Amino acid sequence: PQAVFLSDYTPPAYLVDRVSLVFRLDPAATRVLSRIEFRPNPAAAPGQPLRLDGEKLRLIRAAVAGTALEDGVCAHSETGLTIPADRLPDGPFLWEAEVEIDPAGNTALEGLYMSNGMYCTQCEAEGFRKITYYPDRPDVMAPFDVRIESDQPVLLSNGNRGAAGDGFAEWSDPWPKPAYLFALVAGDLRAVKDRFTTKSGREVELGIYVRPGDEGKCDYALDALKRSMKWDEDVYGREYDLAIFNIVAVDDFNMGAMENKGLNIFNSKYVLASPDTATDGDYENVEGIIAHEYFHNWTGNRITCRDWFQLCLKEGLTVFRDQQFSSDMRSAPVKRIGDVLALRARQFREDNGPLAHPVRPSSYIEINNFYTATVYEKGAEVIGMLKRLVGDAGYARALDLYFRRHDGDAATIEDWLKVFEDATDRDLTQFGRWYTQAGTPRLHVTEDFKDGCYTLHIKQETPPTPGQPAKAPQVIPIAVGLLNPNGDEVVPTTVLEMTEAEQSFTFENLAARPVPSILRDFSAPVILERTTSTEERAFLLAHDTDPFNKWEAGRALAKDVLARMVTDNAAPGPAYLDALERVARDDGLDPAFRALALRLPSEDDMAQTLFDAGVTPDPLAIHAAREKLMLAMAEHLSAILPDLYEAMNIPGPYAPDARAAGCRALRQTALGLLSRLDHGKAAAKQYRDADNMTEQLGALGALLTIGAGQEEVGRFYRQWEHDRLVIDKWFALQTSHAAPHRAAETAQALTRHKDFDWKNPNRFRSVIGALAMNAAGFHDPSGASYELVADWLIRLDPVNPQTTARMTTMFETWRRYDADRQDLMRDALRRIARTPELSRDTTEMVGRILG
Ligand code: B3K
Ligand code: ZN
Repeated sequence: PQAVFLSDYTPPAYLVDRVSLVFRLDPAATRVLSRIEFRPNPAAAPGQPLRLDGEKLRLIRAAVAGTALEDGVCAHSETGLTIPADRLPDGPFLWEAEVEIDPAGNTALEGLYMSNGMYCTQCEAEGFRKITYYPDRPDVMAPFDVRIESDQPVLLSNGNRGAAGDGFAEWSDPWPKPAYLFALVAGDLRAVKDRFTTKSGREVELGIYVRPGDEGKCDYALDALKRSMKWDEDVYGREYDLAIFNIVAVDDFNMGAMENKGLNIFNSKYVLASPDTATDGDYENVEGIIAHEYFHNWTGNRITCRDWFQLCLKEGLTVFRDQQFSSDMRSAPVKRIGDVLALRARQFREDNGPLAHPVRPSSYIEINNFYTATVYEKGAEVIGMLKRLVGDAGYARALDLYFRRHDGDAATIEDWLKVFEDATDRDLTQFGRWYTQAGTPRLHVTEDFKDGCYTLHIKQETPPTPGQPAKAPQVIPIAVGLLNPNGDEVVPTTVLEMTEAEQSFTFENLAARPVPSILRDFSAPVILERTTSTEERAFLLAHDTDPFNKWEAGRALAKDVLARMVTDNAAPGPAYLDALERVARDDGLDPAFRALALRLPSEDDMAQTLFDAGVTPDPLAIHAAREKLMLAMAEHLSAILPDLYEAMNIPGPYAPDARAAGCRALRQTALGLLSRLDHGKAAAKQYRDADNMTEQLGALGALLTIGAGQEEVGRFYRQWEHDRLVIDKWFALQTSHAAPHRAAETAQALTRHKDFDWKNPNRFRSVIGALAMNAAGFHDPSGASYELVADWLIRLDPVNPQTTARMTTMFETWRRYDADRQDLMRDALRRIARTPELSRDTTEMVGRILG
């Protein structure tokens, strides 16, 4: 397969003034009629041929400027066609075509496809070329008129409604957009409607379209949508710009959701929520993803990307915005800790392995493989650093300028940085390295104290990553506060701006040697390396005024304890357990924060931590140590657990708000520990009494963890058999909670269950993907899980390359492990790589993982 390079970018030879499409829907033979008004791009070299992307299309007829193209005029290939320049008029011209496509046969879920009898589309990144011939690149933007002919009751597309009648509906989107934002939906759907009045008084009709029977599960999404619309007006001054905003829930979807202009399409798991079927985590996801897709209307749609290398321009910024939104709606510190946990679990893992790539990559084979944690989450962190460096006011000025200057543009990262330079008079040349250098910087910190002067000596170093052996120093904002030995803060949070490879920062006039709190609020996506003592960590856990670092201190303690349990078979010392007890007892702390502080690092996190410390991680030993520590915690806290468990039981009907969810999270933590002492008595009772999915699933998880709960597993299935999203949880829980030596056989048995619909990505992930949540089970020394995953990825690849390619990341950490496991994983990867006709998506991923 051919790689595409950022450095090869050239502007499109032709621009599009208007697109008009007619869809005659039919499951296996949909006709798409297109009329596209082209005009030569004044910014491109004149006299070029017209290049149109097209894949899996049956061309019925085509004409240029009213003249039919006879056979042999265009150069056809698997990927599109080219009309020679001598067949094109000098000025603007009309392209007309009719093609036939097969939505029912489209299992890749890209382009126009069918899900439960409904038609839907997914065009980002390059799916529109599977619908009709078109210059399928984001820097070609045009208004679209769409006519859908079908007897399906609901017919939707982008923009505002036009004429509609028996068997047809017309839609018109006045805002020029790239083809990747095109969407069409047709099916027997039910709408839940609402209204929103924008701050300038425009009325917007809101609709959420779902399958019959799901109407009762849309309230929360609708509420989140209205709050998002209001928030974007209040915080960014961004108003919605059409008379209609629709969301459709689809069961078969490769990822979370898609921001198509005026017609967002969602994986149903991120729309539908009711107390009895959705957990607190689901509610939080629905809120965050509804916001994310809505915010794309300005950051992505009104201002889009010039090319796919600039993907972080819209994704990093939109993630940053949805994170800001969620921290405004919920607890900011808890949100920050959650985001950092996710960043470390997914992005650090990526950045420190064979798939490491810059936030703005410079080449790719399949762009769908670059919708990564690095582009999204590190992309958001980079914006957070920028904001910290230029300040809130500077950030607000820069964003205003960005919207003013680039509205309607297909922009680049250079445009983005220039806006900040112009609005704040800062030179961002060096800062720009965050977009071009891959890898997680390490900060080595040492210190000294003399005559009231406290100095931090900081060294930065970024390890080599594929294709980038040497790195230049980056601009790193390091938020620091200093505490007195009595616990008072003597220096409040100050942002140190590191630009050199090595730099020292001095604080003067201190009465005593302070305790530093470094990288407060996780002010940069880096790994902090500093030798410190258990006492100092316990001190920060007790006294730090920065909630992130308070939590981080407890985290570091837990990692130290676990690491020593694994490597030296040490017993967990009292320092950590006492510190935990103080947190558990501290009613002044937010329950959600306490729940986070009592949660141990994941097994995967520990594997990376040990690997970084030069120890080859043994997943079984990590699992055993973690279980042992959990038991020690349970015993140490045994006197307070029952009370804590009861105290967090908030009376009244279920409410999904952050406060109530925080209490339930702490209650669940208590339950998890209690179960290790009472053989699951409390959990079994909670399972029986639960009136919401959070507590029902929490109880089931607690039972499975201690090897009980088989009866409940059966009951759960009978209760929820009819609900696909709940049954996904049922599958996932069994795989992720299986005893390590039984994980592969558990997953395999589930693949034989009558409800294992492997072509549905959610279901596939809930059985095969859930093995990744069972680190010791995935890495069972027999290699059975590796083989099972490889077998299923090989099977899925021809059906759905995108989901297959994404799931190969289960193997991305293979180099961490011992020689036997490395061999087994390499064999599994090579077996995938050798599969005849393996997709371009999976070929690229496996190739990069093997290195
Ligand atoms: N922009 C889409 C992701 C498209 C993924 C294509 N493989 C969803 C989002 O980030 O909002
Ligand atoms: Zn996005």
